[in-house]
Amino acid sequence: MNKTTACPLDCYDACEISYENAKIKGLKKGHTQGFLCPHLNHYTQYETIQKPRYKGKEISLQDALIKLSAIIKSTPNTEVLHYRGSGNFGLMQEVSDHFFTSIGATLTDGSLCDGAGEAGIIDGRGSNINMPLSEIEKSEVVIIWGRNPHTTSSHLLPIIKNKTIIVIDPLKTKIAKMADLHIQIQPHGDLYLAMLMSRFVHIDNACDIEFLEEHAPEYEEFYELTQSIRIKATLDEIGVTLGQIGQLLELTKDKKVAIVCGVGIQKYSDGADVIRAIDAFATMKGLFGKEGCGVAYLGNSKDKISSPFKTKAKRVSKVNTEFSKFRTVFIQGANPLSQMPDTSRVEKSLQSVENVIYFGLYENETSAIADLIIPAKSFLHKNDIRTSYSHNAIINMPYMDVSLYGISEYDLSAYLCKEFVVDLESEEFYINHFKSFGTQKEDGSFVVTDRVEIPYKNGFDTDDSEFCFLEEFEPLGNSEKLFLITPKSITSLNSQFAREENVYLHSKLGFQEDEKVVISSDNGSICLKVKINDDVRSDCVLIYSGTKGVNNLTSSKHSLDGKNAIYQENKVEVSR
Ligand SMILES: Nc1nc2c(c(=O)[nH]1)N[C@H]1C(S)=C(S)[C@@H](COP(=O)(O)OP(=O)(O)OC[C@H]3O[C@@H](n4cnc5c(=O)[nH]c(N)nc54)[C@H](O)[C@@H]3O)O[C@H]1N2
Ligand SMILES: Nc1nc2c(c(=O)[nH]1)N[C@H]1C(S)=C(S)[C@@H](COP(=O)(O)OP(=O)(O)OC[C@H]3O[C@@H](n4cnc5c(=O)[nH]c(N)nc54)[C@H](O)[C@@H]3O)O[C@H]1N2
Ligand code: SF4
Ligand SMILES: [Mo]
Repeated sequence: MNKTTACPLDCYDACEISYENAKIKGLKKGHTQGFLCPHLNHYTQYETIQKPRYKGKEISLQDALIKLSAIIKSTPNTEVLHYRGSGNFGLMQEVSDHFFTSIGATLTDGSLCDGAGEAGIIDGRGSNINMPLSEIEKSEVVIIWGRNPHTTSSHLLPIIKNKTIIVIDPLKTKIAKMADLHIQIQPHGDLYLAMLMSRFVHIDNACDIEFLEEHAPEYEEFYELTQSIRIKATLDEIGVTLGQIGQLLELTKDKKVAIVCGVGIQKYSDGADVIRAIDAFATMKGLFGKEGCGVAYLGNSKDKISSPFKTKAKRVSKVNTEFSKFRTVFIQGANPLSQMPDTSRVEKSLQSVENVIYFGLYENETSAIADLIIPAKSFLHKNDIRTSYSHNAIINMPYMDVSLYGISEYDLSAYLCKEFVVDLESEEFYINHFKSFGTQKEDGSFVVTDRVEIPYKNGFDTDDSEFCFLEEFEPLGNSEKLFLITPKSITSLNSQFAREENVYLHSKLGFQEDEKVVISSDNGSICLKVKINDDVRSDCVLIYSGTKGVNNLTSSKHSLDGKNAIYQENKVEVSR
């Protein structure tokens, strides 16, 4: 029996694990370093769906597949939607795209996660090549910019232990409390802070002129743009002091600096510009193409890997999918009724769909309204392989153990392909296809071939190889209402596992511990129990992602660039 595999979850770390005697443990070697987070430590305790159901009645797996095939056959192909989320990050999840593409169904594009930031990175650098963990390890100073590593990327912590740490976050997170400098910025203030940082680097004569002349010759025009920001008024508004900017520049002077960004900073309409402004600061300091320097974000986990599946389909956005335009909606590895923005819109839109099919591991808001429910097999019970968006490993995920329940994505797709006479290779063929993108290192582990350790060593990937600076930006907005922030919870992975139930508020707002309050936005409202927490800014309302009902408050508008959801751009009020 196989003994090692990888955690399948949508997480920066992509941990390698061992599985023996039905016990999951973190692999000692490599970046996992023998420890796992609560999700995997308690993974086998979470109850999965075991029996398929149709219209509330339990049926056999065979009957569920027959029903599935009959539903799809009775629907015109143009009225079938395949909506796939990121509940499992294995590369074989995509095999169902192959089937649905082949029959002419519609798939999705856009992003609930990182799309705006990625667009901004591509606008500036010409590509999104991530700074891997192995390079962050070589830095001297780490700026954690809107990332919460104790919750979302804990394997970063041992790597940055003895470094100078600067945190830019509206929350006093655990890493903020340990940092040499914490700038507790107002949400959505980052673009202005980054621009002002660039301006002061220039004023201090601390720009890397040699680098700029060669790779970003338009830096003087960008400096001029930064001069359009009113310093005092802006800093007062975003809650940052001149002293803090001075300290940040002092701590980073002549040092190897890694800027480690999260996704919270870009879930705004101008999210692309936010990350691009941070990239511009890194460029002014000449942080690209050098060992131990750079900007880490959520990279493209499929960089340098081509898909063996047919995926060229008609697509609709994941952010505001109009489900009601389809007669049959097949939902895989996702919980749109909780995780998409504007829940009441999603609810209404799904209500008029004749056949909602849910293919997943757990019961949730979406399984509760589905007509046909097909349980998936967990990663321990199927063959897969995965890559990561924060490091370059490619990790085999072979079948570990028997399970009497559920079906794998491959087996379900193979059944449908046979029914609809669609060509499909063997499971082994596809796994080997993905494996062929790996190269073995001396320590026996595999990395994706041709991925670089130090991105942009030979210049940027834009047409003229030069960094493309922002030329305009959205003005700073203000409003009397409170900012809603919805970062990740330590006990859940989005809506999987133990979900949060409270709203976290600063004591200054005058509410009592455990009292029930109504939080409302232009979109809707939600009633939650208060937890007083002075780590939250007093102009913010903190509700963790995965909390039931949080997306009643969010709008399904897109970011201006990158087709991303803008969860953070929703002002709210709290009342008794
Ligand atoms: N435990 C756990 N781990 C997870 C997940 C989970 O649900 N739970 N989800 C996974 C997924 S899908 C993703 S995409 C990643 C995301 O992981 P992260 O990138 O860490 O994202 P978030 O937790 O959304 O936000 C990180 C920090 O950004 C701050 N922030 C919010 N708005 C702003 C802002 O405007 N400016 C600044 N400077 N900071 C801001 C928040 O306060 C928070 O501390 O985590 C993955 N890992
Ligand atoms: N308000 C707010 N909303 C957010 C966010 C936010 O920051 N704020 N974050 C957004 C982000 S970053 C993301 S990535 C999305 C995530 O949103 P989703 O992709 O919808 O993720 P989950 O809520 O984790 O739901 C995943 C489902 O996948 C199923 N699943 C797990 N493993 C498997 C498997 O092996 N096979 C199959 N078939 N199914 C499986 C489980 O049943 C689980 O319910 O949420 C977004 N929603
Ligand atoms: S830290 Fe991330 S990759 Fe590692 S076990 Fe937890 S969820 Fe999985
Ligand atoms: Mo995400």
